[in-house]
Amino acid sequence: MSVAFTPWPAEVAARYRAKGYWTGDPLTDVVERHQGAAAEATAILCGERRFRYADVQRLSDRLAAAFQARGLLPGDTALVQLPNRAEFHILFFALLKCGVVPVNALNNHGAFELSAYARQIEPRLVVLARSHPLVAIDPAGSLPGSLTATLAGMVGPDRLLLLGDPVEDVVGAFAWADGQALSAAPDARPDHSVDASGVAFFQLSGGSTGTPKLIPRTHDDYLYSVRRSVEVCGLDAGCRFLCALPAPHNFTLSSPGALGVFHAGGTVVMAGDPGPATCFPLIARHRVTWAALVPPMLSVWLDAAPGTTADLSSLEVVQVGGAKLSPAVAERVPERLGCRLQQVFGMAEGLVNYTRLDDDPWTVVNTQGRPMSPDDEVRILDPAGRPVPQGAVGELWARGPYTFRGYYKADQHNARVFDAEGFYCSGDLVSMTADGNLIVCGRNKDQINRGGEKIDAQEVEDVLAAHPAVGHAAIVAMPDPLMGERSCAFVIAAPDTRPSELRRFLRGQGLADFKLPDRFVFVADLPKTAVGKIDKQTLRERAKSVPSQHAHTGTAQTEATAP
Ligand code: AMP
Ligand code: DBH
Repeated sequence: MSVAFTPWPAEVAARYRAKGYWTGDPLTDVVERHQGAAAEATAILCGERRFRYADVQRLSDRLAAAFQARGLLPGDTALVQLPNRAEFHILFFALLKCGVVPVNALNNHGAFELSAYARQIEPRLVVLARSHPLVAIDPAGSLPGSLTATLAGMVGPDRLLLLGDPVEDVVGAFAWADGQALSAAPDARPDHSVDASGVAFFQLSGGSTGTPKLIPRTHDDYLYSVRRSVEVCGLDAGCRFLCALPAPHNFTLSSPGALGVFHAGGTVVMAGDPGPATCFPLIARHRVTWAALVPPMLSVWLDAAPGTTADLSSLEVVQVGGAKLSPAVAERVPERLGCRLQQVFGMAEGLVNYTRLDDDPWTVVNTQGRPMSPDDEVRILDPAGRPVPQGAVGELWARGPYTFRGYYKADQHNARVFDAEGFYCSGDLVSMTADGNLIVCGRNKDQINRGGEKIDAQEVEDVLAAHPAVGHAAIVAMPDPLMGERSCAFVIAAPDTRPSELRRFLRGQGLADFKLPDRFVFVADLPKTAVGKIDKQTLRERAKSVPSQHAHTGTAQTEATAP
């Protein structure tokens, strides 16, 4: 059994193989390739625990064997939500080794998001951390109502794996919800060979259609994206990478991310959160050389750096991506952090652009870089589908050896976002400089990019519309000095409806906290376009004059109740 996905045309796949991009190796090759003395090197530092490459190998083998002993089969799917701990990577490798295909949810996703993923993949295994608010409800580890309902009939307690407190022997930290320990002999190994042309795991899309979309990534294509990232970024075994953004995120995992660092034989330092209070001491203690951040967190680091007593001198490169970085902030990196900046413009769907470390300062500060692979094909098109003149703004379409060919089980949507030649429409508005670097200028998708966290407007609108007092809701981005964008909901609601009540309702539906609108504006009517759709462009203009400061406090003075 294998997971269905839209393959690349056979002749294209043959070309990628002939060029050596797709090697037929499994994604776990990033750790398996380190044999002998290299296996003694430190792969992961997590709190006080140190894992050598040999440990990551052995522990993921044991976990994989335990999954097989439970009857999990290649092509089964798994829903995983783990915090930034070594267990995330070790479990990921274990699943890959036995051919179980996971969705790695972000740690700040709620029951709403987990349920939406579960409905799509119908998991045969669920892995959660006991420390997560979703789980920390009763000692038996039963789940909150909404998730239980979704999972009923899919997984029982014998397929619900819970991660407990950190222990040296990672396998011992996991236990089945039915009370059984994981049965795994110390030298147990999985018995399975991986088809590298098949799906390794599902990556998450930011989404803009109301339903979170899953992106099947094959071993071949993802491993190539990791290897090529390592080359472009010049990583070697001396790299000590701070894994501070959510570990499952495509940026943190693969650009070059933890997988790239493993491939290079370096060390991944796990950080529970990306704030300076957590990260600066880790940088000093472990002589961290690389870090990956989203723009708002970079601003926080730049503000905190002058006052810190932590020694940040080991930092060589800070990568920034996920949302547009303003040149004014970019310029301050060398002076404040004493290191170089690399901009990264990527997407879980594939295409990743980097500024190169030897680029001139203007390019590094003002552009989002250029595609990493010589076989990335990029088109910048006007609304009629014609290439724009050099330097003009258009919509970014991409195709290549690690850009996917279709969302999972989403034929209708795929028909809209892929053209007949297999180019994917990213929905980003970009221009290209004369020397081929991209500048992100805007977006043509119904999404809010809240400091790198993507919010699908329609998804939140749909949940909001289920509140009995809400007639209609339209959510748009509002500019914000720190976050780049925050979300503003224009709502037609019954008199006296309070923002606090709507937030409480959204939370009650299990929606992730970062998706709760930062501002509510109650209106009698919503502007419409000529064809009768809600005119979001007009709302975006209006949102510019809505004060965003302290928006999240939702106090009565700054945020009125519905008239
Ligand atoms: P996702 O589909 O959730 O992986 O999000 C990818 C999207 O994030 C891209 O299509 C862009 O809209 C946005 N993005 C990622 N990196 C950058 C960047 N460096 N600058 C501007 N936007 C970015
Ligand atoms: O935002 C993203 O999705 C992203 C940003 C930087 C990404 O997927 C990546 C690098 O690979």
